[in-house]
Amino acid sequence: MDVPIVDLSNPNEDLVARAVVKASEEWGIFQVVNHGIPPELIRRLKEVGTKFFELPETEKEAVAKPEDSVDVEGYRTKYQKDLEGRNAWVDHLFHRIWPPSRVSYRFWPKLPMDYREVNEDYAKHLKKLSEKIMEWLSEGLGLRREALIEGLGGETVEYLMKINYYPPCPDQDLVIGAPDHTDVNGITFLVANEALGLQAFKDNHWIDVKYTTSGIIVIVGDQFHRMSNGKYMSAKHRATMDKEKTRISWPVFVESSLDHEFAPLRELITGEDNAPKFKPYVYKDFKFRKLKKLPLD
Ligand SMILES: O=C(O)CCC(=O)C(=O)O
Repeated sequence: MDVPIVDLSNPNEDLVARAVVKASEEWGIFQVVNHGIPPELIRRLKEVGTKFFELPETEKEAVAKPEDSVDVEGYRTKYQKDLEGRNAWVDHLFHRIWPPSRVSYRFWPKLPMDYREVNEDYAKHLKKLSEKIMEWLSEGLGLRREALIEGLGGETVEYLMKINYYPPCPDQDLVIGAPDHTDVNGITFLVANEALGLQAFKDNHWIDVKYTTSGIIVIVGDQFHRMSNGKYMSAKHRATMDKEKTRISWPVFVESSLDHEFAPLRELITGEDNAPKFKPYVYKDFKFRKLKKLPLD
């Protein structure tokens, strides 16, 4: 049993769209290949991010998350415990890459010099890919192709880049990179370096996600699970650390702006058989309740 792979270069768009919909219904996680984002751009994205994390700590502190900030943007080291009491630690950097009005360059590394150019280019390409996939997912619900994008906030939808830096760890029983979770946002697009570690939970098993150098992992998050009234799965996943290699991953979270209210899409709620399964939420309240593990429905 492997995480589905969808080849987007197949000229039969209907077939591609159906494969994306099926993977989102059954898994909530899949890999796309030949997706139109140039492999060279993905290679450079990984190169500039890796170079940033290899800089001395003082350089990285230049984009540190301010102590008093209530937002996620900036560089920091995070320690936490997972449910089995394992330590989880990861250095990470968050910064928005879209829309331009929400980009704070103060959290974008100044070094390496081409960091900004590469990330801006990636944002433009990724937005196109993301919108295509959201359109297919809307049609998979029997709706207009704009339905999910609009429900997520249309022009105000944000793209949040995160870089996770997991140092090598010899003892997997003691330390985990990212504890199991589902993503809180609409949909996530993830690339990583050659050290594998991402695992998806399916039918009571943890399954290694085997991605290729220029493949992109797509993860359906809680917002799309709820907006699709439960039709699309929000994939439970986690990241383990490699015994010898440093693992780095670059998820981009596509999400509503904090004040946007989202709910099961109104066009889906037709008649008694299709009652909404989830409450509407202003995104910031939803995020807060999920983070604090408070009941949601
Ligand atoms: O590193 C990975 O592959 C997964 C990261 C992740 O799930 C997260 O940052 O939320």
